[in-house]
Amino acid sequence: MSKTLAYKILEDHLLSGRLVPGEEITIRMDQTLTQDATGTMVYLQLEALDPGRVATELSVSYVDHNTLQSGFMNADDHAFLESVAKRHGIVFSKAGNGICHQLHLEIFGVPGKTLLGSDSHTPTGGGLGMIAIGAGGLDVAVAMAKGTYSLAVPKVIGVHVTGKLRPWVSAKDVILHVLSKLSVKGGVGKIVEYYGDGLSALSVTDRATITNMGAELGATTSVFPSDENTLSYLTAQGRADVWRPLAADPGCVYDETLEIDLSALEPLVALPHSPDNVKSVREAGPVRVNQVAIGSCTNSSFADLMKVAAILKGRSVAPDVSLVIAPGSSAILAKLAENGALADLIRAGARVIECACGPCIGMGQSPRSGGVSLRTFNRNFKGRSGTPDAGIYIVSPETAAWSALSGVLSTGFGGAGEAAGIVLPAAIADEPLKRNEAFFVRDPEADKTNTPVVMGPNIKPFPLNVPLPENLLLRVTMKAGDNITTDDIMPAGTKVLPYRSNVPYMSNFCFETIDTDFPKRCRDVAAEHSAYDGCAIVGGQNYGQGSSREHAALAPLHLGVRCVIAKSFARIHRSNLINSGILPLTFEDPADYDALSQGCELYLEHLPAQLRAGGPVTIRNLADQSTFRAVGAFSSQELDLLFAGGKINLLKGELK
Ligand code: MIC
Ligand code: SF4
Repeated sequence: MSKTLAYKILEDHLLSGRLVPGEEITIRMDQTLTQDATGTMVYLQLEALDPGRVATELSVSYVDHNTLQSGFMNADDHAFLESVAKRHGIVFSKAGNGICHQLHLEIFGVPGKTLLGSDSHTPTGGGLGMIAIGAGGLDVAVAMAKGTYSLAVPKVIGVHVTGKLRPWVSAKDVILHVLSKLSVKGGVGKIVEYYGDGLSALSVTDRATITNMGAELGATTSVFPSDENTLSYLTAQGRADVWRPLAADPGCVYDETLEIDLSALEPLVALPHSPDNVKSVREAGPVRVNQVAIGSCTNSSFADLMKVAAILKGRSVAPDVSLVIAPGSSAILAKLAENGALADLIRAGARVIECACGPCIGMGQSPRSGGVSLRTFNRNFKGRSGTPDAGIYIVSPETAAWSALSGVLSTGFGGAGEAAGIVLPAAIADEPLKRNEAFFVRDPEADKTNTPVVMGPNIKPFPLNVPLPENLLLRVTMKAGDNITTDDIMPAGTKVLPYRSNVPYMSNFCFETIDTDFPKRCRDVAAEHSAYDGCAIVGGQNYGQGSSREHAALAPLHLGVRCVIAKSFARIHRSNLINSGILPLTFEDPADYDALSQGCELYLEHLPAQLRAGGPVTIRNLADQSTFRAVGAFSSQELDLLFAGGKINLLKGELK
């Protein structure tokens, strides 16, 4: 039978289960990646599992999020990460080397391999024909220890691509178009697979921009075939030997399809505050801009920055605009320096900052109050930039650079760019990039399991849950709406991010952007321990979308949250809750959401038996003694995790 490319790669890695949508499978994980902001938890968990050398072919630990070092905290974390990497045969990428996804694409990605990363944008690797999945830290720790990962088989959306992008329209506009069609929930439980003649004019870095932002669709991952363009990219990285051709079987049938004619696209923009709030730049009109930021794992490739340099060369950024550029990797920055493009950027007035996530995660460069910031990033959630009332607009590098010059949201599309005498470099710009070995610490052959773990005072043990009791009496301490992001649940930014290794302290900021009293309310419930078993959160649709950060489960766990009842969940957050032993339940009838309010008391009786029976769980609302039903739809592995009070409890000892 003809198969999709996604299922062919999954089949190659299948260890157990059947490739039937919704069924649980376990696959072999060839590679893992972590970044520092989720990585410290991952490696504390890995140490708890005590596996010796990693079981994967390759595991890489990157430092790219917390590079500011405004106190001892980040430097402590970096030292910890480096010491653990040595102990387990993990490649360590030092701060300053660049953004994990960009670096992984350049240096380690291999067509047809599987990759699990503790970052939601890990699907960037799909641009090279990998099945690359973002997951919670504990799943990545287990993948390193055992070389495996379990997931529910996703459906496959086939995106048929024809035509050719016109000048000033780029890969970012393709994925913004897909987001406008499918929304931030449209990819949940699905893999997005691209195919068709139109792919021949999309380079690997274009494709990586598209697969990167597949995360914003909520998709499990996105994947492109491995073809001549893949070979050209790998050759430029000095890695032609890892290339192999990969494509879907002719005539394979997709669960859903979407048609895109690249020639019909024009420059697009996602307006505040959601990546699927998409309009054309033309329709959005000439919004005045205070800041333009170019970079992030979505748009910081060499080709992207060369386009930006071509637009800025010999011109000046508008007087009231601050332009910030963060290149994706040290190799890209070095090459821009060598070929002179860096000077073009600086002379135009760009503030070139470290090769890191930086402003994307609110680590510096927050816009001014009420300001407008145009960014080539992937997320424009309210407050994520560090300025609660700023408006973040997501655009392509071309639109960003042009707007930086004009001072308003605008584009060189439709002849304006050519009239200004700007010649953009060719779409497929796979120039050789010389990797920066000086930023890597790797000694894969040596057995270093005796290397001591370096733990500074910023690193605290992670919280552990207790096994699921017979009954739960819970108080609702938060009633939230639709599309709550993990940035809402556990904000990042300069104030909070340095405490990613200190869950007790971080939990003080849980839900801070929505309601600063949430942690206190939870602590009050815990203080009344004679009455309550813990707290419950009530949520709307797509609860927990966005980042993979496990902290959005660990901080609530620390605060005593035992259950989240929502209309629907985002994939990674649901897994993180289960891994932490927190029950994620879905309203059987979404209308029951309306009857619940903050402060109400819920009683869940004979839970293990109810869950084992597999049907909906009956929940009593003690406010009026009414009952409603909520669905778990847990696999047998998930039930084991919940009964044990989380993954670490279940696995402890098993690997010794
Ligand atoms: C993000 O873009 O939100 C992050 C920061 O990269 C997160 C990971 C984290 O919270 O550390 C992600 O995308 O998973
Ligand atoms: Fe870093 Fe931003 Fe990419 Fe997250 S989305 S990995 S913060 S650059």
